[in-house]
Formats: sequence, structure tokens, C-alpha cells
Amino acid sequence: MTGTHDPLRPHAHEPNPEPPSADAAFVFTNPAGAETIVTVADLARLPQIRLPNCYIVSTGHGTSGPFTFGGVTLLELVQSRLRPGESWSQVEVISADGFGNRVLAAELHQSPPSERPILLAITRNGRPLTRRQGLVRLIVPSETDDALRQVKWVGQIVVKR
Ligand SMILES: Nc1nc2c(c(=O)[nH]1)N[C@H]1C(S)=C(S)[C@@H](COP(=O)(O)O)O[C@H]1N2
Ligand SMILES: [Mo]
Repeated sequence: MTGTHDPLRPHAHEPNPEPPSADAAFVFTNPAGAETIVTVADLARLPQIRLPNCYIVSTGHGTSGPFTFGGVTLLELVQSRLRPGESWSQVEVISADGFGNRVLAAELHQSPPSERPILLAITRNGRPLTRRQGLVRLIVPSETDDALRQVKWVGQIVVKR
């Protein structure tokens, strides 16, 4: 791995155990560059799903789980903040501690829809996810390798044309 640090291409490292801030609200940037704030209460008002049997596979301290994560799909949030028909190709999900992940629109628009879609988690095992546990946390069920897509403390979601 060479070059300067790109938060969207993190290398495997000792995961950060400490939340970067107390507030779980984050910034949503639409394809035109306009920013709005997303709170946990905003997410709780959108349709909720539950994903049982999720594992966080850590390079640093082994595997944890199984967890049932609950929350709103990333697709649902994006669609709720965009104009109908507004086109977009990818979403950057970046944590407040500079850890990030790129999600392609094609990953979110599967046909038939995935039974284990990418989630913005606000609960774990039926209880509110704590800030220390990663609130708001991106859960990518298809990633079962090194947890590099399981972004804790989402700080910014940027939707790109
Ligand atoms: N914001 C943020 N998210 C992150 C990380 C991090 O350092 N910061 N580390 C990743 C890595 S490498 C791992 S193994 C898991 C660890 O998750 P855990 O703390 O719930 O075990 O979080 C992932 N998500
Ligand atoms: Mo990891």
C-alpha cells in the first residue's frame, strides 16, 4: 500500500475503539452538493429492517457476533433525500475518524432485491446501538472478511452523480 491516506481505501489496521465525537448525527450531501443533517431520529422514522446473523470479522481481535442489526437500508435513506428520478452512481460513506467505504448504486439496486441489503444500523440485538458500538454504523452483510466495510460512526454520506 503506497501514497497518501484515502479514507475510501482504508488498509487493514487496528480498529479504532473510541468514538470520535458524542453526537451521532451526520451530514448528507446530495448529487448537487447540497448538505442536510441526518439524525438518528430521522433514520428511526424511515422503514426499518432487521438483519440477523451478522458478524464483524476483525483483523485486530477476532470475530464478534452473531448480531441482529436493525435500521434503515442505505438505499431507503438515499431515496428519501433525493428528488424522484434524480440520477446517481455511487455513495461514499465516511466516518468521523476518517474511515470510509464506497458503495455503488448497482450494489443497492439488485434485482431481485437483496435479502441482506446494506444497512445503516441504529439497533443491535433489539437495543439502541450505543455510540461506542458505532452508532450510526454501516453494515455490509456481504463483507465477511476483514470488516473494512463495517463503518462505525458514519459522519458523512456523499451521493455522487
Ligand atoms: N469508523 C471506523 N469504523 C471502523 C473501523 C475504524 O477504525 N473506524 N475499523 C474497521 C475494522 S478494521 C474493524 S475490524 C471493525 C471493528 O469493529 P468492532 O469495533 O465493532 O469490533 O470496524 C471497522 N469499522
Ligand atoms: Mo479489521
